[in-house]
Amino acid sequence: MNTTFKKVSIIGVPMDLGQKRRGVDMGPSALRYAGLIEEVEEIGYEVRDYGDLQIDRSRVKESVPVNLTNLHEVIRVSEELQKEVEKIQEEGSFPLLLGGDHSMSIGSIAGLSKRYQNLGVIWYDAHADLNTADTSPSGNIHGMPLAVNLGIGHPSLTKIGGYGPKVKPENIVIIGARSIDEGERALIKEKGIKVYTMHEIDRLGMTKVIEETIEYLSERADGVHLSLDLDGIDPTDAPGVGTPVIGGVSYRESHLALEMLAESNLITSAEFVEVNPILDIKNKTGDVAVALITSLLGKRLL
Ligand code: 4U7
Ligand code: MN
Ligand code: MN
Ligand code: MN
Repeated sequence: MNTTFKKVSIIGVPMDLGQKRRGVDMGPSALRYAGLIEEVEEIGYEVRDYGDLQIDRSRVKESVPVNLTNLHEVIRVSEELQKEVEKIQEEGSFPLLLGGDHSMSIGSIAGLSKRYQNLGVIWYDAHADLNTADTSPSGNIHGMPLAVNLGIGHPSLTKIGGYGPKVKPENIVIIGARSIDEGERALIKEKGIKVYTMHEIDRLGMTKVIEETIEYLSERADGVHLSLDLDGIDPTDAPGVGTPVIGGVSYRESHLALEMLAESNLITSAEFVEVNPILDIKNKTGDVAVALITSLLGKRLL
């Protein structure tokens, strides 16, 4: 992360309406239970934990446009998260957001990109999250946030915060992708989005992938948000996720990636999403997430 930050401010987003499996709403608790606050304080930061946003599950029966499950509550939470993120930035704190499903990135990035006109985004994920209601095989909004942030999708989502697009296609780097839908593939090609699939990670190694990512984003971005979906990591190391995909990045490689990002001084905010404790084994995924967060925040062995 950027070493000018002395404070870290945390918000939990127990959002599970962007997909259909239960349990991902407990992600923020799992990370706190794994010792997140204490570990971040140990590195030397002043930590402010603002607790969790409220999710209103009574709204799941409201009718929505086709293939946009729970749209209205996703919009409401996005708007709230956007405002919270803006407040954290005004405090001069590093925003650290805990998910919750990945639909929360609509709100987090809506807040962040108001401050950074050239926000860079690292999307560490097994998926590209570039679907729209027209291309989504599931209708789940957690598969759409990156498209929404590019200004592509339902206007009620792309216009959150009263503006859009939030991110330029050339400011995005996707790392770890291995499950890409037809419409997503077309969008990647059309927009020229930089993607390191598992194939490139295997060929180049994580060191080269992160070196290139740092060089690429430092040339164009005025701030960089890390959006880390725990399903980017292989399910043997991170089993507690709703949409696991075999053949992912190992814990060690991810650890290295985040240490290198810490050294780069580039990262200005981060979110760790899709932790599902119900599907986990003894909070292993929560522990992995906390270890990765502390690497990103500069924890070193010696
Ligand atoms: B996650 C999927 F079809 N692409 O859109 C979809 F494979 O935030 C999965 O990355 C999306 O976990 C996964 O439903 C969203 C599917
Ligand atoms: Mn994913
Ligand atoms: Mn995702
Ligand atoms: Mn997932």
